[in-house]
Amino acid sequence: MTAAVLAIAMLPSLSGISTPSFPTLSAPTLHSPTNPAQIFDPLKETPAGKDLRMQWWREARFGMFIHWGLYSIPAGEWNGKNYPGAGEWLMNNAQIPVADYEPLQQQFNPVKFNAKEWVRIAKEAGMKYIVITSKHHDGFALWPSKFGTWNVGNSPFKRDPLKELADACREEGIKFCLYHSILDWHHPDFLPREGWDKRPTTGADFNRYLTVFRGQLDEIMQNYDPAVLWFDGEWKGWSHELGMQTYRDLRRKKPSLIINNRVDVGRAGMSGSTAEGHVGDFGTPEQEIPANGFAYDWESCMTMNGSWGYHKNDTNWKSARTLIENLVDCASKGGNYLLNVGPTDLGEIPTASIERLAEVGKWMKRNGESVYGTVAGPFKRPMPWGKVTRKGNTLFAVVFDEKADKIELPGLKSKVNTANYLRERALLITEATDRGLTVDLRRTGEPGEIRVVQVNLAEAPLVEDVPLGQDADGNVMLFSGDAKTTGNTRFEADKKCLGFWTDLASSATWEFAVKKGGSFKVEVEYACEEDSSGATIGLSIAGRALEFEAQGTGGWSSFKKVTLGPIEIDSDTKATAMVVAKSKPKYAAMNLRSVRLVKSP
Ligand code: H79
Repeated sequence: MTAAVLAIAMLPSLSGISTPSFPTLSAPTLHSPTNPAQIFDPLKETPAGKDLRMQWWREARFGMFIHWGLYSIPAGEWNGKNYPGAGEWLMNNAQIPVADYEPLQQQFNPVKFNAKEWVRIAKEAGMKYIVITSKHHDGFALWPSKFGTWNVGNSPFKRDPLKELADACREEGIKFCLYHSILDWHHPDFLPREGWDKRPTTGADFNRYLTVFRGQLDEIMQNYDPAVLWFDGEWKGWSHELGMQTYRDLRRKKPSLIINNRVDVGRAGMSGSTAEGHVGDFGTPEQEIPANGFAYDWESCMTMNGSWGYHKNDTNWKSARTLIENLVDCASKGGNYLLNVGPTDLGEIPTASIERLAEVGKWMKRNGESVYGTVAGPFKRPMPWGKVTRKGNTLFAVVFDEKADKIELPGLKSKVNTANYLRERALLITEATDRGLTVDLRRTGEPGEIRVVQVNLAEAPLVEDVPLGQDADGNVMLFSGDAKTTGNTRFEADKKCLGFWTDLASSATWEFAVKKGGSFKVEVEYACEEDSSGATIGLSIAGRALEFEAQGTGGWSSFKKVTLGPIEIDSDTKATAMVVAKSKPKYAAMNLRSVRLVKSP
C-alpha cells in the first residue's frame, strides 16, 4: 500500500457530524463511511494525510494576493493628507472615526471590475491560486452577507465580487482562496478597541462578535468553497483556544481545507514561523523571505510596491526581475510566493502591476519547470550567482547573474549525468572539483536574462560542507552570504548583501584556504546611499590590512566594485578575512555583497 492510499484508508468518515448545510466535500478521503460514531479529528491527521491535502498547494508555488475593499477608494489619502505605508491600514493610520469611514460604503461602485480579467492576469503570470480579502481589518465584507449591513450588498455595487471571482477561478482551474481578518475595527462588539477609536465600549460583548465572525465564516465557506482560508489580525482579542476551535470546526466542514498559521496565536512576528503546539498548516512570513526556509510548509506574502491595498502615491514598484528572483528564492527554500495586487476603487489592477506580472509570466512560461512541483535545493548556503531548486535527481540552477559564464555548486558530490540549459539540447561541460561541481555556462546571458540550467544527477543530491577556497582560476569568492557576522549586520537575501551595518560592532569574517599563493587584487562589491557615504571600511585579509572610504553608489541596491591591493598570500595557507566599519556614518556604513580575491597571472 502506498503512503497516500494508506492515508485515505486511515481517515475516519465524516458522517457523525451534523453539518447538513455544507456542499458535498471534494476530498477523496470522505467516501465509504465505516464507523459513524467516529468523529473526524483534524488535529490527529497523519503525516501522509497532510501530504495529500497540501499536494496542490506545494506544487503551485506561486499565488496572487488581492487586497480590495473600501480603503481602495481613499487609496492612501484622507482629508488631502498623504498617509505613507499600507493603504488598507488608512482607517488606523489616519485615525478615522467609524462614523467618518462608513460613508465610503456608499461610494463603493467598481464598475470596471471584471473577474475574468483578473483571473486571466493571474494565470498569465503563472499563478496557480488567488487569495482575496473577504474582510480586512476595517471589517467590511466583500460579499453580500446576511450579518448586518457592513458589506458590499448595501453598497451601490449590486454584485457579489467573491462569487464572480470564485466562478472565474473555477473556470480557469485556478484555486480560489480567502483572506479573512479576525481583528475588526468596525464591529461594535469587537474588543479590545484601538486607542484612536472613541466609541464608548459600554455594552460591547466580544462573544456576540464571535457569533458574527463564525456566522460569516460559515457563509463564505458555504458560498465560495475556498481552498485556503488565510487568517490575519490574530494579535488582538484572539486566543490559542479560539484558534484551535476555529481550525477544527473549519476542517471538519471541509477536510481538504488548508488554513494558515494565523488562525492561532503562535506566529513569531513578521518572520511568520509557528511556535510548537499551535495549529495552522503553513507559516506566513510577511514582506520577507526566510534566510533558510523552514522545516514545515510556508508561504512568503509580499507587495509589489509598499502597500497591500491600492495606494495612489506609492510608485515604489519592485522590478519584474526582483519578483522573479523572489519567487525562485522561495522555491529554492521550499516555500510559496504569494504576490499582492491592490485593485483600484474602479476595480482595476494597476497598470504597473499588470506589466510586471506579464513579464514574470513570460519568464515562467519558458522556465516554470524550475519552479512548479519542485522542492528546496540541497544547498545550505546562499550562492553569489543565483538559486537552486530540485525535482527528484534533477537540480535547476537559476542563474540570476547574467554576466556569469561559470557557476559553482558548492560541495555537490553526487555523480552527474548531464547538464544543459532548460529546453535546450546542447550539453554543458561540468567539472567535479574538490570544492563541488562547476558548470561551464558556455555563454553569458542577454542583458537582464535569468537563465536556468538543468543538472541531471545519477543519484540523489549529496552535498558536503566544503571550506571556502580557490576556483580553477585561483580566485577566491568571499560572498556575504557565507560570512560569519557580529553586531547588527545581517544577510539580506533579496539584495544578496550584508545590510543593517548600523553599528561599529558589525563585522563579517570568512575562513578560506589558498593552495596556490601569489598576488591578489581585492575587489569589494558594495552599495551605499549618497547621504550615508563616508564610512571608513577596514579589511584584514591573511594578515594584510586594507582600507577604503565607502562612497555613495546611487542607492542601497545599486552595487559598485572598488579594487584594492594587491596583497600577497602564501601557498597552502588557511587564511581569515575580516571586514569592519571604522567610523559610523549617518544610517549605515554600506551594504556589502562580496570580497573577491582576483589572482594575478
Ligand atoms: O493584509 C496585509 C496587512 O494589512 C496585514 N497583513 C498583510 C497580509 C498586516 N497587518 N499588520 N501588519 C500588516 C503589520 C502589523 C504588525 C504588528 Fe504585530 C501587529 C506589530 C504588532 C502587532 C504581528 C504581531 C506582527 C508582529 C507582531
